[in-house]
Amino acid sequence: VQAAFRSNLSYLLELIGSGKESLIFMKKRVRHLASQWLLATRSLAQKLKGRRRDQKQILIHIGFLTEESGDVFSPRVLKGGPLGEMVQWADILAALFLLGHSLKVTVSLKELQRLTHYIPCSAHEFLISCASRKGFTPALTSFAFLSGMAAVFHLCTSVDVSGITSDLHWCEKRFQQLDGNIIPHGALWCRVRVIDTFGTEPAYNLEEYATLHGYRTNWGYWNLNPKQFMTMFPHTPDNSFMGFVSEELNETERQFIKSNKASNMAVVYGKEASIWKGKEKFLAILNKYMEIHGTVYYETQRPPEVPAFVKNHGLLPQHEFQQLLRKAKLFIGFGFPYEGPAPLEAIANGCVFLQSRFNPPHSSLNHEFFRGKPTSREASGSAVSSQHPYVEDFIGKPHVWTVDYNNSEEFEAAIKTIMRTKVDPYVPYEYTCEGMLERIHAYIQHQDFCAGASPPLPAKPNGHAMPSSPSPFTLSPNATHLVWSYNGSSAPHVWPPMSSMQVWVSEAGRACTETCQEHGLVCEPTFFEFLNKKDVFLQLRIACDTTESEMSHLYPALAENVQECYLQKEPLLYSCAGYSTKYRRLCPCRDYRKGQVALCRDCL
Ligand code: U2F
Repeated sequence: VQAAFRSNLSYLLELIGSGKESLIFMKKRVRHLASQWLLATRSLAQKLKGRRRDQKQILIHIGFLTEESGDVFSPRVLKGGPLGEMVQWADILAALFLLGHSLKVTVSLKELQRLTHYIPCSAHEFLISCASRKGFTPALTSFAFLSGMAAVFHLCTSVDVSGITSDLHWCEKRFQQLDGNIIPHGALWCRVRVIDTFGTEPAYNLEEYATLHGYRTNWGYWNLNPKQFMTMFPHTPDNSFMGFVSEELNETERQFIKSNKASNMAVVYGKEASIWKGKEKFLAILNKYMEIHGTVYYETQRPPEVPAFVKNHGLLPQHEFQQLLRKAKLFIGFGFPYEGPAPLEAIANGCVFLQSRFNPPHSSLNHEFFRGKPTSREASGSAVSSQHPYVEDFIGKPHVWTVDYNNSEEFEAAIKTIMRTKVDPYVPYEYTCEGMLERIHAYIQHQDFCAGASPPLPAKPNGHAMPSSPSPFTLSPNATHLVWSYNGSSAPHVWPPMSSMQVWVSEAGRACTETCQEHGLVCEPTFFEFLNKKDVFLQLRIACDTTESEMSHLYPALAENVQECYLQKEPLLYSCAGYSTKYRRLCPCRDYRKGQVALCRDCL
C-alpha cells in the first residue's frame, strides 16, 4: 500500500489518548505546531513528488510513560521535571502520522499485550517502546521499539504471555520468546527501533563483548544493529539521529522580534531550582548588565537558590516560555540539563545562547549523569565538551557562545559583546518540521535491518585472516584516502549509497567520528563491511606483516609500529566511536547534506 501524506492532525490527537499530564503536554505541542507541520508536509510532498512510499503499520509503545514502568515523568511535567523526552515523542508521532503511516499508540503494557494478541498482525508492523530496566534512573527511560510484525503474524495469538509480570524486561522476554524460539534469529529484532536519548555505542551493545570488556551497564547489551537506536542529537553516528523540531518563525514574527528584543534581558536555562545552586557568582556578574528572568518551578515560595533580583515566572506552559524567549537577548546555561531542546528554541527565537565549556569534557568516566549509560561519549568527535555540544559545533557564533566560566573576565566580556551583537532567529534545517519529516521518510523507506539480518558471522578461529573479495576502491590522486570506484556490474545495494563513501585512516588515538569530521565528512558505520578487507590495507599502501581477524570495537585497524593489521570479526562491533592510542583505524566516511547530517547527498 502506498502512503498518502495527511493534511489534518485531529485523528492523531485522538490516538495519543489522555489522562496523564505527559500526554496532555504532548497533545498541546502537536496542536500548537499543527500549522507548521502541515506546511512542511506539503512542501516535502512537492519535493518527493511521484516517489513511491510504502505505508507501514506501526505500533508505538511509549514505554517510559507506562504505569508498569513506574512512570516517573508524568507527575513531574508541571513541576519542572524533564520535558525533552515528551517533546521528542510528540514530534515523532506527528511526523510518522503526517507521512501517512498507520499508527497504534499505547502507553500501557496491558494495552500492548492486548494489541499484540488481537490486532491482525499480518497487516501490521510494530513500534514499541520498552521503558527502563528496573532500578535505573528515570531520566533515561525513553526507549522505544519499532518493529514490523508481518512475519510473526501467526504467532501473535499463540504465544503465552500469561507469565509476564510488570517487570520491565517484559519486552525483551517477549521478543526473545518470539524471536529465539519460533522464528529465525534476526527476523523480528531487525524491525525494532529504540528511541534512545543519549545513544548506545557498539561496545556496550553486544552483550558478550560488553560483559567481557567492562562495558556492561544498566542499559545496552541489546545486540541490535546500533543504527536501530535513535538519538535526540546527531552526536553518535553509530546510531541513527531521530531528533525533534524547533518552531520556525514566519517573516512577520521575525520582524516583530527584531523590533521588540530587549538587549538587556536574559533568561536562565533551568526549570528546576537545583540547577541554580552555587551559581550566585555568575548571576551577580550577569545582574550588573542585564535583567534576569527565570522559569523555575515553585510551590508557594521563591526557591532559595533563585536570588531576589531574578524575575521568576514559575514554570511556564511551553508556548509562553517561547514567547518569553522572543523578548530576551540572552539565554544562559549553567551546565545542566545536558543536550535539551531549550537552547535550540532560544536560538530559533533570536536569542544568543551562552554556555560553559567543559574542560575536560564530561563523559561516563568522570560524570555521574553519564555513568551507567551505554555510551562513553569519550571520543572527541562526540564528546560532551559543553552543556550542549550540538549547538556549539553545528551552530556556533554569533548564536552560540561557549566560554570558560572559571574565567570571570571571559564570562563578563562575553555578556558585554552579546548585548551589542545583532542575531537573527535561526533553526538548522534538520530541526525544522520539514527536515524531520524528510529524515524519517528516508529512514522508513531505506533503512532495512532485516535485509542483511545478520545471523552473527560464522565463528572463525582467532588469528585467521578473513577471505577477501576484491576491494571496491581506488586510491585518491594525492594518496590520502580511498574513494569508491566499483566497476563491477552490480554495485552492492546499500543505503546510504556507496557513492557517498570515502575511506580515511585515523591518527593513532583518534576515533572515526573525529577523523571523518576532520575531512568535512561524517562516519557511516554501514560502510564498515566494505573496508573490512585485507585488500583495503594494500590499496592504502599499508604494509601488514600479519593480518588477524578478531572481535574488537576498534577494528579494522592497524598497529603501525609493529605492522600488524586487524580485521573485524563481529559486524555488530563496527564502531565509529572506538579509539585507542595503540591503533590507527580504518574509517568509513560519507558526505552529508548541509543542515541534514543524517542524509548523504544522494540519500533521498
Ligand atoms: C533535557 O530535558 P529537559 O526537559 O530538562 O530539557 P529542556 O531543554 O529544559 O526543555 C524541554 C522543554 O521544556 C520547555 C521548553 C523545552 O521544549 O520549551 N519548557 C517549558 O515548557 N516551560 C518552561 O518554563 C521552560 C521550558 C533532555 F531533553 C532530556 O533528554 C534529558 O533527560 C534531560 C537531562 O539532561 O535534559
